[in-house]
Amino acid sequence: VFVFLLVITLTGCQRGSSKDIPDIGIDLAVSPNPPQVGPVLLILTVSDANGQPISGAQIEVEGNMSHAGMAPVLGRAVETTPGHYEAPLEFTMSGDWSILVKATLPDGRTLERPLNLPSVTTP
Ligand SMILES: [Cu+2]
Repeated sequence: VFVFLLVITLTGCQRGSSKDIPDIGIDLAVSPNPPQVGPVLLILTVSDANGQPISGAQIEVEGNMSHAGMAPVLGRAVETTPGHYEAPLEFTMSGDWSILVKATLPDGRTLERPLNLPSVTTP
């Protein structure tokens, strides 16, 4: 009976629309700031529920705009110091962007977190 319930629980998680893990802190900074069309660097700070940096995560970022007809822009982050990750990305249009952070934590859990990045300007 216990195994049966466990399977049900796991299936329920994967079917959910949100893949986020709210306990995990992800802060986004961008260089240059304010962000501009062209190549930028996203700086992500990842921490656990106690505020401790999470080292060893695998992180990809996907930039999207709210309107239809644009291809997403993709980047892969590298860890620079424990808990700090930098991902290059190239904005192709000015306006409001959303950054989808896709992370695999060192314990194997995965999460997806949308972060708003408004007001990307033309240089
Ligand atoms: Cu656009």
